[in-house]
Amino acid sequence: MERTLIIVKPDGIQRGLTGEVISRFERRGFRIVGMKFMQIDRALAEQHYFEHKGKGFFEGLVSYITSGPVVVMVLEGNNAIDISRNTIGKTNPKDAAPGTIRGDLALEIGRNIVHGSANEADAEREINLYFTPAELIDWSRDTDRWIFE
Ligand code: IDP
Ligand code: MG
Repeated sequence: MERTLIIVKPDGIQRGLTGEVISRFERRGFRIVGMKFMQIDRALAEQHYFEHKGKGFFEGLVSYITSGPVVVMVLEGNNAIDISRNTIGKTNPKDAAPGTIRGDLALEIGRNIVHGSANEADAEREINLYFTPAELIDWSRDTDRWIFE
């Protein structure tokens, strides 16, 4: 089963949308296997977003993601990466479809509420940045057979 890293970004926490965002993933059917409340420091932010280093928005992105606490979680399910990005919506909320997190709850690209890993390699790298193996729980949910075929 595939795993992905999701972050409720500082704007999501500050706006009181933490539960709303988690709830959308939970109701979709993902199994939560890790979760923590933390503040990202500059070194971690630079590692996470290394692919954007040198771009015009990089400094703004680092100060945004380090500006307050976040909730970081690992979700599990078949095709978790693509499905969770569909639930998140397009990067720029102005293009995100209604019904998606960004399409319902955000307006601007630099305040887009949530992060989700983009592909398998990113997911593995990002999960290892934020979680130790011991912090990820292998468990079976009583409802799994009604959600996973
Ligand atoms: P993603 O979060 O949908 O994977 P990426 O292109 O990987 O999108 O960009 C990472 C994050 O950087 C975005 O979620 C957004 O917060 C921020 N970002 C990306 N492009 C811009 C931009 O042009 N201006 C401001 N912030 C941006
Ligand atoms: Mg990305």
